[in-house]
Amino acid sequence: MRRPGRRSRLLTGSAALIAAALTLAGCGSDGSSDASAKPELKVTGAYMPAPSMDTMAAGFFTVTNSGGADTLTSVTSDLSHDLTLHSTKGGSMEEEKSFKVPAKGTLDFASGGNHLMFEKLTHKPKQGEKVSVELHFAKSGTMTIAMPVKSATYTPKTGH
Ligand SMILES: [Cu+2]
Repeated sequence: MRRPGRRSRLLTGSAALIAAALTLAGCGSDGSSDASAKPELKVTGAYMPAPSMDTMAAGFFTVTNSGGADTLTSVTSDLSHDLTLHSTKGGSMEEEKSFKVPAKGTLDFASGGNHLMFEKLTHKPKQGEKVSVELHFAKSGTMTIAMPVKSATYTPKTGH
């Protein structure tokens, strides 16, 4: 065999680059996992535990994203003129300006974690009612969801 020349080393190098590029593309099932890919959002599992007071309520849901990254920038609803995004850190909650929806990932709002915080309620929602909530995303625009009001102690089934 001939000694490996400069040319073959270069080829080896570019083959490695191509392999790396293929690996990156492989992250997305359709190869569209780059930052500019369109987000494909789906909201599931939305609910509001029936509030015990008429001053405050919480809301939960899951955003599943099968496309590129997006950001939940704000939330509005006729139920509240003071609706904010909260996270829970070390048992205490903090207001957040926005939440990232990762590419090919999920953003979870769940009891004990992230939640919507409805204050200054326009009325006290009752079990069985549906609260209309508009989720505003940086790229996907506005998605309106009907958030069903469940019992005060409702916990969603997980792991489906
Ligand atoms: Cu809160």
